[in-house]
Amino acid sequence: MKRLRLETHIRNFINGHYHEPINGMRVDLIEPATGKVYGSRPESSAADVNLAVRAAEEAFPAWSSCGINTRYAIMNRMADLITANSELLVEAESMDNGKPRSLARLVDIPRAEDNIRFFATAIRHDASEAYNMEMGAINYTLRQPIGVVGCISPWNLPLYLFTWKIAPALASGNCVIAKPSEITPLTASLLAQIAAEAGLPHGVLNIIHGSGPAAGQPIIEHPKIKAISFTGGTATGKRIAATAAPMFKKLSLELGGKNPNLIFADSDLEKAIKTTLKSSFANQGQICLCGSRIFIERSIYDEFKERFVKKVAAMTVGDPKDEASNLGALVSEPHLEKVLSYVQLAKDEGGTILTGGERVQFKGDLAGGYFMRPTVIEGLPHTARVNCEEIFGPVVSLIPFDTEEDAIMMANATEYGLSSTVWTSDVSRAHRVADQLHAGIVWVNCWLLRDLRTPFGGVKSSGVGREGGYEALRFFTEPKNVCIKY
Ligand code: TXE
Repeated sequence: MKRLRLETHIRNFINGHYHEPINGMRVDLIEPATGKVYGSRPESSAADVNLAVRAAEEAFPAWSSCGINTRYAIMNRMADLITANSELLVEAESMDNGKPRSLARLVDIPRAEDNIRFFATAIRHDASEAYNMEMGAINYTLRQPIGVVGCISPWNLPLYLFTWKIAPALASGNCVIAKPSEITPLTASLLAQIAAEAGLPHGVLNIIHGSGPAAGQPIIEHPKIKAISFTGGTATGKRIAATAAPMFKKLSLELGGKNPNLIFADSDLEKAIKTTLKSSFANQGQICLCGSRIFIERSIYDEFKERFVKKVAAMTVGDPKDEASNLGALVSEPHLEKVLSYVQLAKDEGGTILTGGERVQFKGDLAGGYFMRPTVIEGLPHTARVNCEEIFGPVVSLIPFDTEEDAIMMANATEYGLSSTVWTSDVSRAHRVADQLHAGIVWVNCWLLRDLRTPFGGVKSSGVGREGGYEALRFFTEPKNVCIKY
């Protein structure tokens, strides 16, 4: 099985070949753990997107008609290549994003392989419906690939979310113009090598590197790109929708979150605390599904606070290469500054910092890294800005509640509605609370337990549409009803 080459002079992948950006513009890439330049990427433009769309259009007829077993075989080879090169991908992801290698090894890279494997097999089980009519007619539904589609992904789970979009698009017979985040392009560039080695025909997958306005916006605006699958910030989602809606493009928007974590007195507190450490600080809190608002029933508030804060204070912030590190570096200097500004805002709003809240300055190699302590805040009302706005870092807020109704009201009181977590041993309460939460996903007595068949996405400002399972295959196909009289 072919060994990938770690290229840090990243290039676009168009029509099966590597290309410098037509405008020749390149931007340095920074390693979050050291603050040092490790390579460079294209700052592509509409000219590169146009080249890619032409390649995708030429490849579409053959790819869309090659049949599910051919697509299954090629995508399985891609998944095999991810597995065969998993340690290289782990190291690349950790270096590019700042996350601990242990996390990339446990979550990011296995999930990227699973995304591709899952949709490679899903198309072999996919069926559509037929409707028989009494006057001697029958209807059947064709679900046909759209054509050329755009997949745009963020920096927090780079290869995981990149493949989460690309896999269903390819499996359902589309050709893809994919743009990873400009902040974390490294594993996306390795996916290009994987696609080429797996025998994905030229032009089926095209990877364009560049910032949102320079390279992303031309993808949204291109008239031949008929559907956009996007994950990123809510503000960006609004801009994308404003461009795409008048062009009648299909849109899947997975946006921000400010997820509540409801802990009732009747919960298994040991388990709740253990999982809440992960749901609060995994990936340095840079997961749209992290539970950053922790609502605790008042009767157990002090016990929870004392035990939770003690464990948070003992977490290790350190070198992403070090297996002992619970938290690595945040993804960039601007993002670290943004997160630290919310800690200052918490103080300005009258909150108390129970632990953390400060940047961690290492000596030696990591001296320039973007590290901070995991932070716990208390004493702010649920209406405070810190408790309503997405921070997207290792910062959580503790808020007591008296009644189930209060907890649900406060949980639902933000503009977001992505995921929620509920800790209780009362099964009726679990169903009752889950039913009333404004969220696309509710975890009860667990967090981030993911079955790829389930609908994934949020409501309100957390987005539009769902990914996962048949939801994703439906998004990347157009249903056509054929009615035949006999
Ligand atoms: O997202 P952006 P970023 C949230 C989180 C974070 C904020 C910004 O609050 O602080 O979003 O993060 C591309 N047309 N989440 O900077 O800016 C951009 O190049 C087309 C939650 O990552 O939205 C990148 O590839 N594309 C989220 C992608 O959009 C454009 C995970 C995301 O960038 C574009 C990450 C444009 N006009 C951040 N502008 C989640 N829900 O998981 C930007 N892009």
